Amino acid sequence: MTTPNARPHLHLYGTWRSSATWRVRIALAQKGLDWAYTPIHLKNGGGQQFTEAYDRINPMHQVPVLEVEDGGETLRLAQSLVIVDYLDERFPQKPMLPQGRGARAKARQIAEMINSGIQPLQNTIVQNYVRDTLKADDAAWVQHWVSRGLEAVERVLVTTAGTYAVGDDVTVADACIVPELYFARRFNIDLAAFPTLVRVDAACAALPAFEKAHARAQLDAEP
Ligand SMILES: N[C@@H](CCC(=O)N[C@@H](CS)C(=O)NCC(=O)O)C(=O)O
Repeated sequence: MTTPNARPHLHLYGTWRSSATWRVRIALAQKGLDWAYTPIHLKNGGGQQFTEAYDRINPMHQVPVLEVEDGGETLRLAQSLVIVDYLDERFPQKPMLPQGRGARAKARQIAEMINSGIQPLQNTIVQNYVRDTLKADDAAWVQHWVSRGLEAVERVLVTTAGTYAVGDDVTVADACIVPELYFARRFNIDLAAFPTLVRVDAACAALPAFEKAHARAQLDAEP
């Protein structure tokens, strides 16, 4: 029986190299939380995100989803930044937002530049549409939009970064940057023009929580 004081049970639906799932893993790992994990393969069998069973979990057909069993109630959440916000409220240790209203707004701004300004254009479903329906070059599409977005993020980071993206503590901005740079490297995007992003990414890579959250450390990681 669940009691109100029992430790909440966290269950993540995601994909090893999904950037949005990875953001949530970073927040979970930073906070020292453990989670159960159900991998959702975005390509096998036409994509497990489109199955009937997963449609009931997330009608947007996207990962991540976090289920939280807490105090006898189950909460099911989609949208990585909403999940990170929830985790910050429920588990305030190692906050993912900095002290200070201005710094908090900048961390959110950087997160949203990636979450709404870059990632939707690189999504699997978009790449498939560009390649299969528009008969266009999906890799060129991704390279164009991701480079353009990172250029803007770099210019903002020059004004906000300390050791990490906003000051000297890890924030939600870092949780968005690290998976995005992994994606950019995978698509052979030249990062030479983004030295601040590369430096922040390297600082995060040195932290154990980021190692635990890394795509390669997940049970569904492929070689
Ligand atoms: N804004 C959403 C984006 C979620 C999203 O786009 N997830 C991708 C993986 S990173 C996905 O599930 N894509 C499925 C598809 O493209 O079919 C979030 O932050 O959770």
